[in-house]
Amino acid sequence: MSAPLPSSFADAQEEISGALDQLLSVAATTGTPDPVLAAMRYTLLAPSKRVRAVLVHFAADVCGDRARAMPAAAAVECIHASSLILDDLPSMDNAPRRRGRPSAHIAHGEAVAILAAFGLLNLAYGHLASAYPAPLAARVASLYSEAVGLDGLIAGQAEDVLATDAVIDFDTLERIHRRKTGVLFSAAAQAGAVSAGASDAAIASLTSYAKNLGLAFQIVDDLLDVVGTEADTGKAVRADARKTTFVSFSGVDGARELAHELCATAERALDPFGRRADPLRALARFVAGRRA
Ligand code: GRG
Repeated sequence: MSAPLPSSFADAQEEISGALDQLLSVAATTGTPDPVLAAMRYTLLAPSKRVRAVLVHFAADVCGDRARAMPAAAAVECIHASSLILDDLPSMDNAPRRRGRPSAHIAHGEAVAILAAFGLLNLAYGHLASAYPAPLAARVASLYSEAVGLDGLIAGQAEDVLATDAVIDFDTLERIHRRKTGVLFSAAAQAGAVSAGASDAAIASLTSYAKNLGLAFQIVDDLLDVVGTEADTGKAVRADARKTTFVSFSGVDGARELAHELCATAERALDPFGRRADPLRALARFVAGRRA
C-alpha cells in the first residue's frame, strides 16, 4: 500500500492543475497555432501526480511563505511535461502511452509534439518572467535552466539514450538518473524555498532532501516498470528491457530497499525544520511506496 498523503497534497494538486489550465488559456490569446496549443494542453493537463509542483509548494511552506510559490510550481510542471513529450518520441524511448493515454506524438503527430515540447518550455520561462519581480524571476529561471541543461535533464537523457543496449556500471546509472530525474526535484525544492525568501541553510537542507527524494522516485519508477501495471502507471510497463536499471542491478527487493533508504535519508535532512516539515516527510513516504 502507498503511504497516506496529507490532505494538503490533494489540495495542492488541484490548485496547480487549475493554475496550469489558466496559464494555457492565457497562452491561447497570444497567437500560438491551435494544433500546438492542443498538444501542449493534451500533455500538461493530463492526469499527473504533480509531485514536482507539490514539492515547490511544500518547500515554500516549510520556509514560512507559500504566497509566491505558484509561478515556480506551474513552470516546473511545464518543464516536466515538455520532457515527457520528448522522452516518449520514437527517437528516444519510443513510448506509446503516457498519463493513461496515447503519447503526444501518437495523438498529435511527431512534428506537432516536438513543437508542443518547445512551447511548454518557452511558456515556463515566459511565465516566470511575467509573474515574478525581476530578481526572483532570474533566480528561479536560472535554477530551472541549470536543471534542464548540460548537467541536468538534457545530459542525463543523452547518456541514457546512448546507453541503450550497452553495459553500464552503477555509478553511471546513478549519474544518469540524478541528472534525468533528481536535479529537477532539487530545483523545484530550491525554487519553492527561494520564492519564500529562505536562508542558505534552509535551501541546503531542502536540496539534500530533494536530491535523495528524486533518486528514490526514479528507482521506484524502475520498479514499477517491472512489478507495476499499465492501469496504475498510465504507461506501458516492461519497457526498460534494453536498459540497465536499478532493478537489473539490485533486483526488485534490493531496489525497493534502496528507495526506502534514500527516502529515510531525505527525511533526516528535514530535521532542522522540526514538525513543520511533516508534509515533506509524508511526501517522502508516499514516494517510497507509490504504485503509480
Ligand atoms: C528540454 C525539458 C527538456 C528535456 C530534454 C527528454 C529529456 C531531455 C529528458 C527526459 C527526462 C525524463 C522524462 C525523465 C523521467 C522522469 C520520470 C520518472 C518521469 C515520470 O514522472 P511522474 O511519475 O509523472 O512524476 P506524472 O505523469 O505523474 O507527472
